[in-house]
Amino acid sequence: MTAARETVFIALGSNLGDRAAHLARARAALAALPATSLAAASTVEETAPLGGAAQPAYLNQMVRLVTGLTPRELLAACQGIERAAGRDRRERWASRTLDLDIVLFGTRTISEPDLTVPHPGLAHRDFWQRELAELRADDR
Ligand code: A4P
Ligand code: MG
Repeated sequence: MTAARETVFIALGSNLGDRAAHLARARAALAALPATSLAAASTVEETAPLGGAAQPAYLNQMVRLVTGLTPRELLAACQGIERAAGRDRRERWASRTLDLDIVLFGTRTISEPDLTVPHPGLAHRDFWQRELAELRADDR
């Protein structure tokens, strides 16, 4: 059986090391996933750490993928790409070389212990909303 391809939005964030290079490698790695293509990428924005944390500024970007992977397969793939970027998962919200968040997966709503879609941060993050609007405007 062939899974239907769905449109997915992934948020990329980096605030350690060569931030632009981490985002570029992540875009390439997402584009290379099986049954997946990278349809569009938003502008890269520099953003202050959320919640006023004493951390370096982030580079954030969102991409639109079309994928035949399941949400769980995509989550595992994103975590593999984070590990390849040297992500050290110590504490929540710590500075990171690369963070990949699944923001939207088609029209699905997922509430599992390790996967919440739409991502709960979407309502509160101006930069995600700007990036999402940019990608949607570009959807043709
Ligand atoms: N998880 C659940 N739902 C999802 C989803 N939709 N996409 C689980 C991805 N992962 C999801 O993530 C913790 C767990 O979330 C994972 O094991 C996964 O199963 P994590 O990446 O290990 O930890 P984290 O990123 O520190 O925590 P969290 O809650 O994902 O935080 P966020 O929302 O990623 O926020 N400031 C600026 N300016 N820009 C940023 O991008 N990001 C964060 C982290 C903090 N401050 C920021 C930014
Ligand atoms: Mg995260």
